[in-house]
Amino acid sequence: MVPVRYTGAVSAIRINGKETARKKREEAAARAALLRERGIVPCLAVVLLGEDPASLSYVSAKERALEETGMAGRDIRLPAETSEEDLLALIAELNRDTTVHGILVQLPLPGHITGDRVITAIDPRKDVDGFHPVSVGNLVLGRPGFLPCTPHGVLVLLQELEIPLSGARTVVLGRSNLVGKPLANLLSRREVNATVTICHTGTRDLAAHTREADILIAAAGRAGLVTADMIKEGAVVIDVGVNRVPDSGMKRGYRLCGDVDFVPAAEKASYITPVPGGVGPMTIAMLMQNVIEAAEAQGAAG
Ligand code: L34
Repeated sequence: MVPVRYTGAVSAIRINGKETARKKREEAAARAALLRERGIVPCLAVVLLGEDPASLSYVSAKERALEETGMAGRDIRLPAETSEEDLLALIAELNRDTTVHGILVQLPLPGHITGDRVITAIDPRKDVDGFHPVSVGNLVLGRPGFLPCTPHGVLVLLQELEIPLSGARTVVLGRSNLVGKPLANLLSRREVNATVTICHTGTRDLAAHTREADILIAAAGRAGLVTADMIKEGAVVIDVGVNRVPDSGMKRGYRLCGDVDFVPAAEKASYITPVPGGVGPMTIAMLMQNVIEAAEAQGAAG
């Protein structure tokens, strides 16, 4: 038999984040059912200021997921002009409310509000976003606590695919508090054991770093930042970017794309996440898991 030799470009396996997210939401739904049997209905308060279209879409996706998972959502929509004082008063009220297990204030907040002050006002036991300094500290110290949803979603996706992480050269592109910083921390934990390089807008010769990566995670929020020449042959590419690019050919007037130039990148990578349908749905699935954990802990305590 003459062996078949493939000469064409090898195409990456497209990672189905939607599918893994569905599986994780089903696990959350089973745990929510157990809590309901004990008379506890896990409840997340979702606070949104203003009407930013992207935020509106993410918030509705979260509320749909809560319903589907058998949990309650307290949907709080406020005008963009809401004062910081009023928002802080609302958070204090939600902190005291024993029927609310998790509090999520959708970011970004309007410019007149200091996001840091608002996040810090949330009771750490209800910080299901994992953004509170207490949660961030626990993450860095390797203590139990709420993991931020997007970084956790990326890790779970890699683990589901059984991608070897221990010792893997991993480049995280982006150093935001929401994604880059916590993700780099999570991946370098002893139990995960990846070797992590953080790259950012100040990195000299970015491509020299990214071309070394077995796992390349783009979380810079810039469409088209990662081109095929920056990717090592056979690398795993995770695209965290969710960018709205104006497109008059689309009914909505824009199309969604990640930070990675998908089609050429898919010819070089071994695995790649699409946008939409990659990391985004995992963020929401991990949020459901955190709400369950908050309700379990508060149910045991109360
Ligand atoms: N407080 N603010 C707080 N917590 C968060 O965890 C977020 N984030 C980011 C913005 N602000 C936040 C989100 O929820 C980004 N984000 C998020 C969540 C879900 C999706 C994208 C971003 C998502 O489901 N994306 C879909 C496409 C959605 C669409 O059509 O617009 C996807 O398949 O990627």
